[in-house]
Amino acid sequence: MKKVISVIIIMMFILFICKEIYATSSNYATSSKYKINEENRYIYTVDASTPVLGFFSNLTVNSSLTYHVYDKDGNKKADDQKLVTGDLLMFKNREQYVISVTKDLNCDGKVTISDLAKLQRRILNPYEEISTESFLAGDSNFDDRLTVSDLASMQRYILNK
Ligand SMILES: [Ca+2]
Ligand SMILES: [Ca+2]
Repeated sequence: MKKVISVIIIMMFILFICKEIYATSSNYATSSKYKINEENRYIYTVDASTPVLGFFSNLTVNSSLTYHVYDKDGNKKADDQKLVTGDLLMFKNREQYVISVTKDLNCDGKVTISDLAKLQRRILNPYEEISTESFLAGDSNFDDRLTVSDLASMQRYILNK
């Protein structure tokens, strides 16, 4: 009888641990439009000029917690404000995702010659400091590298605007 109770206790313990692991790795947000890196909590491939409300409409939030978008200084953004690279999607329990706007490396929400220059500098000097969200913004072909292919893609984008 003692043995049975011990086995039950051990099984309950294992179940408890599994539940904990599952809870901490749960996804708060999913999207069919945006790419999401769950491990490091990044949401990327967000188009330039996307307002907060438009962003939410392409997001499925798997949580009953309230959430908002904040800028990097911690100010809550209004529904019609446009996203910039570095904005945060934050839930009430402080879980957060960093947002990366495609091709907006310098975090002003627009794709301009300044972003092109920043990408070019980083390609010429791979040791140049760059945030992960800016890196994701610049990696147009999703090969985890910033190369002349990404530069060409941004050039085309700016010229065709
Ligand atoms: Ca920019
Ligand atoms: Ca690339």
